[in-house]
Amino acid sequence: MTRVAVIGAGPSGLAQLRAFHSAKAKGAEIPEVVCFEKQADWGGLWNYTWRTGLDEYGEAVHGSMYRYLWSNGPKECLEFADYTFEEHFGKPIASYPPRAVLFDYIKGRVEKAGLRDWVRFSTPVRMVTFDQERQTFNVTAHDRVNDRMYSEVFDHVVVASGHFSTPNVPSFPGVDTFGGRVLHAHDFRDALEFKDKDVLIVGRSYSAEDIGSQCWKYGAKSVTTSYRSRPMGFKWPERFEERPLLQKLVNKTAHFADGSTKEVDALILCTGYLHHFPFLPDELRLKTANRLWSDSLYKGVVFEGNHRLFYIGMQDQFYTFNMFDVQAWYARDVMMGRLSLPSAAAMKADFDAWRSREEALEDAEQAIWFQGDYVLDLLALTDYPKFDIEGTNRTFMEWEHYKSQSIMGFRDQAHRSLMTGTMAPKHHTPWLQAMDDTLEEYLKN
Ligand code: FAD
Ligand code: NA7
Repeated sequence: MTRVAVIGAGPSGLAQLRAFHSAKAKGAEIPEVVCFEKQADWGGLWNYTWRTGLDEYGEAVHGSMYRYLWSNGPKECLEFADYTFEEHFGKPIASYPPRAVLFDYIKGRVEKAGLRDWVRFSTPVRMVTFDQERQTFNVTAHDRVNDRMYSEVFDHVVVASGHFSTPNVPSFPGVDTFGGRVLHAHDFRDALEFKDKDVLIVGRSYSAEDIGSQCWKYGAKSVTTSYRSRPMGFKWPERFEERPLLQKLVNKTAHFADGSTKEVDALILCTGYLHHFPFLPDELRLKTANRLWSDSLYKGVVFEGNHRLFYIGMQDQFYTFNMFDVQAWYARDVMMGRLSLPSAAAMKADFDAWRSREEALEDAEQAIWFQGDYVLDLLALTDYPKFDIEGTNRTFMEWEHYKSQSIMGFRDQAHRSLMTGTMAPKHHTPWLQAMDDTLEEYLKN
């Protein structure tokens, strides 16, 4: 029997399990699917952990999410086409749920499908090798609970281990003698730690924006973000400002590229993440920056160097859960022989066309339409339920618009579901006043 190994049970890996399950439910004969998950539960980043550094087994902690994290985009843009929010919660809910609510939703679909038995938890994959002669993979995993390492043979491997976990950590002169706390966003857990502090953040992307906003919301004395390329440019409230790049720290004084200085108590590096696959040898390892069109992947999914190897969710992300779904459905159909890959020349031409379009993108709006077109391209190839990509893009446009109007208030807006047509209710409490981020509180009418 054909065997498929899926590495990681976050949204991408679970999309792959659900893709096979859906084919089975329609009567197809599917391969044996084994999912290896390093953590004790599924959900990937959405499975919150208080731990930082190394976990109870000495493994690098995967989690980069923090307390009080609310979705930074409309839930309507990530909704599964085969399992709606309304189906899961039994009623329409507001548009920007906290982490616990999205975690519950992600789990709901795979629990309904009964897929827990497909996953080997607390089992990090240590190494994958490819046997050219047999055209099979040897996957070595470590069962941490029983402290047992073992290897098994698979016909296909799907890498779904995420790429927002291993921090990119630049250094700055004077950081080694800085008198305050220094951390990367990956290790940020609770904004209350920075109450009454002057916080300095390096970076200008989603982590800088959201961790800065969290610290401000939970009572930081001031928040200063420092950019390398250009400011975020939102209408920040009082006690929140943007400065050009940090040059050095002298004791607790930060010096910026425009010659200005600021006394700070903490430095949070929101400087992004690395694609990091310590379990893959050179010839199987994806090497790419965090970009919309990743290197070395045909259709953003099939590894150029080995067509039995697939990567899910490796792109920079506007689209998330439903994009992982269309990728997983596509990978499934290639693995099951329902779709065949074209010639090497045709694959290269397809790749090059997307890449040159990606390189010409000028702003976030164009980037969203680009990723929407990519999802549409894959959507046409499989039986994943069709959904309105143009409408999803337009919802992203509304989101961008609300953010530029009010960076601290955009989460108070409501959007219409592209899957059910239902307009979301407004949340009962404005985000800035909502300190309780539990599922129970969020779902209260
Ligand atoms: P992950 O969620 O990272 O899951 C990967 C899984 O692989 C993990 O469970 C991990 O334990 C496992 N794994 C890793 N290595 C191994 C190994 N060697 N062996 C076995 N298992 C392994 N997206 C949104 O849509 N909305 C948001 O509001 C949002 N907020 C975010 C906030 C933060 C702070 C971050 C970091 C990301 C956020 N994202 C958000 C994007 C996020 O990338 C996706 O939502 C999603 O979690 C990606 O799913 P994934 O399965 O690809 O990766
Ligand atoms: P991103 O989106 O990859 O952004 C990384 C940021 O870090 C970006 O602003 C970079 O600046 C900045 N960066 C990287 N290296 C440096 C150095 N050396 N000096 C200064 N600034 C640097 O990562 P995020 O963590 O924000 O977001 C990742 C995901 O987490 C995302 O999906 C969210 O939903 C949550 P640049 O823009 O290139 O000037």
